[in-house]
Amino acid sequence: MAANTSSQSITPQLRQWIVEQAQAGHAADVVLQSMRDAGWDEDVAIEAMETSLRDHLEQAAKAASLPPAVPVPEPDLADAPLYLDAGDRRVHVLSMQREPRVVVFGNLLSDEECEALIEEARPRMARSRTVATKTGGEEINVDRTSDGMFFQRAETPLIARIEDRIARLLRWPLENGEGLQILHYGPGTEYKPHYDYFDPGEPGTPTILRRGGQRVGTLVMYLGEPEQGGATVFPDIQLEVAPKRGNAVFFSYERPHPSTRTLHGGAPVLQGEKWIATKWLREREFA
Ligand code: PD2
Ligand code: ZN
Repeated sequence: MAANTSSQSITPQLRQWIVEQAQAGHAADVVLQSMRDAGWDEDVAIEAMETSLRDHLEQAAKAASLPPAVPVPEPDLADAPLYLDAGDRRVHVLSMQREPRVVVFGNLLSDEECEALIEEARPRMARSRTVATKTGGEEINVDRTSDGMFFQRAETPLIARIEDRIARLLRWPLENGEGLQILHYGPGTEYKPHYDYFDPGEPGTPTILRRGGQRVGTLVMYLGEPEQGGATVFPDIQLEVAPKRGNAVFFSYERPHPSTRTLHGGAPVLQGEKWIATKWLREREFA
């Protein structure tokens, strides 16, 4: 960091050296004295310290800043209702919390609807794929050992009816929903904890977002209950939701960031079989 007395210009190397001194815990007056000892003019040294540290702090704050929050789906829980009118069905509110927003519903689906969804999906089940944010395509994921398939939106009258119900319940446009996904877990299979939003830092994410924008909410509906295990778990808030047939868990995330504390997974099924239908909701029309 010896001063070039002819020009005394503030080089990137000098700026980096100043930041490193501050990071190492050296006081400003000590750093200034070392610069003077090395031949730096005092005014230039002070200016170099001020600008280098200010710019460094600004960059660090930017790097740590959160992506902006966007509107999310949300059931109308303003008056602490026990039941919600979802159009063709009276849905039960079994539990709710605000931060993060997690709501457990009962009676969202009838036993007959659960059975029919399983039977419509069964012939098309294959090892689950997840969206590959590295490429924007799809991939087999070792973190998800279930079998799965996607329905088209409104693919059958039953699915159209359930999608209408969900749109009413969560007050979110039908068109913003992805097609219903059916997942089947046998004993020993699980879905390791993950976030449902697409990681903004991954190279394939911009391609994925062109269709409908980010995911902003998830509704996991339980179609078939195992005898043991298979809860939907939220490790950050130490919540476990029992996979009871006809019930569902809903959660939303207003920014694609772990600060939403919406990390969640499907705990291993210990005995029996678990079937779910997942509805992921996007910011905009998913066409
Ligand atoms: O099966 C589940 O409980 C589960 C857990 C985590 C489902 C999903 N994620 C999902 O479909 O996103
Ligand atoms: Zn998930």
